[in-house]
Amino acid sequence: MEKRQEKYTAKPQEGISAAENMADEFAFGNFLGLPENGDSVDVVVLQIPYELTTSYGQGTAQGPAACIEASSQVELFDPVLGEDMPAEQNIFTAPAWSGEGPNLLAQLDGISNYLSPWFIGDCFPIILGGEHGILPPIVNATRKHPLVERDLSNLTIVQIDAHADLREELDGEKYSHACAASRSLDLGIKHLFQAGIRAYSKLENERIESDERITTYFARDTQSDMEVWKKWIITLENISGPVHLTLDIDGLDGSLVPATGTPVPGGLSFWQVSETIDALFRAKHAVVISVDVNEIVPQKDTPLTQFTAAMIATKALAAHIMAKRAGLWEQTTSQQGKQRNANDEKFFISQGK
Ligand SMILES: [Mn+2]
Repeated sequence: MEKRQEKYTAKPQEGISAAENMADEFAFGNFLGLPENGDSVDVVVLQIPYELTTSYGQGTAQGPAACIEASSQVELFDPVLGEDMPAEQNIFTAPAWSGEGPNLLAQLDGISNYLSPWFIGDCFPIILGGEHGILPPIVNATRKHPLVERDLSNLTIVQIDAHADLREELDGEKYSHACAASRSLDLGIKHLFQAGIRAYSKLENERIESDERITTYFARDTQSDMEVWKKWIITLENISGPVHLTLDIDGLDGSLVPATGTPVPGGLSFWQVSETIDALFRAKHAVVISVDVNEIVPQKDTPLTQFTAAMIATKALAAHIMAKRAGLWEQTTSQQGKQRNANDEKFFISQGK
């Protein structure tokens, strides 16, 4: 693989204009190595090194930083967008969530409070995790978004995952990563669409069959019948209203993400996840307000797992830029000047009492 990082850290050469040198500036620690290029933020990359309940593998706490490091090797040119990123967007890589909190519920509130200043509608959050238990606090933070209007019954979640994450509890913990979708439904979201699903319990299966708010495309169907896959894509194109896209990288085939907490065979190809992202972002009546890529675990010896995660996050970035240019992103100009207030809300703590 060509090392973009080395290429871009070469000293400025004589005979090259200042502008060309500027374009070659490489910012360590920033997503894609992109330097900030303005005062207002168009896209914010947020890092949640959260690991509490991963039941099988370990290392999700190191995932976000590994993904950002791997992103330095991702090509800036997106063939669908047709140009190099950042494509006139100012991309800000925010400092990671501190991880502080005396107990689980306080940590979940900490995650929500870390995120919510970026959900006032003026920029697009790309959230890197961390285990999938970050989903309920992400959903809680979307309440602040002007399109959600503090009413989560406006919000649709699209989930790529090997697991349904619809358990009521795992090992006695109801905020386990295995319960992420259940807890999001508890918060009152409008609908949950899932694909890649291939590891789930009998009870989860019953819930999928009985709950009208859940639409699941199982991997055994999409991976054996192209017509079923096409239906998934059409389903995405017909979603309306604000959407959060949650991409558990174990939705991909385990061969692409061997270091993730629970890699599972028989999953989606990279191109199917890419197609999912493109279809959702071009949906005419939907606005993807945020995306997370989670269950990233750094792989030793080869960066395949974190590089796959970085490629997916970059795909989502390019798709967002396309949607914005097509006028689908309702960047609420009325929000300009609104304060990005720090929050100290105790939603999950109050739920636990
Ligand atoms: Mn999951």
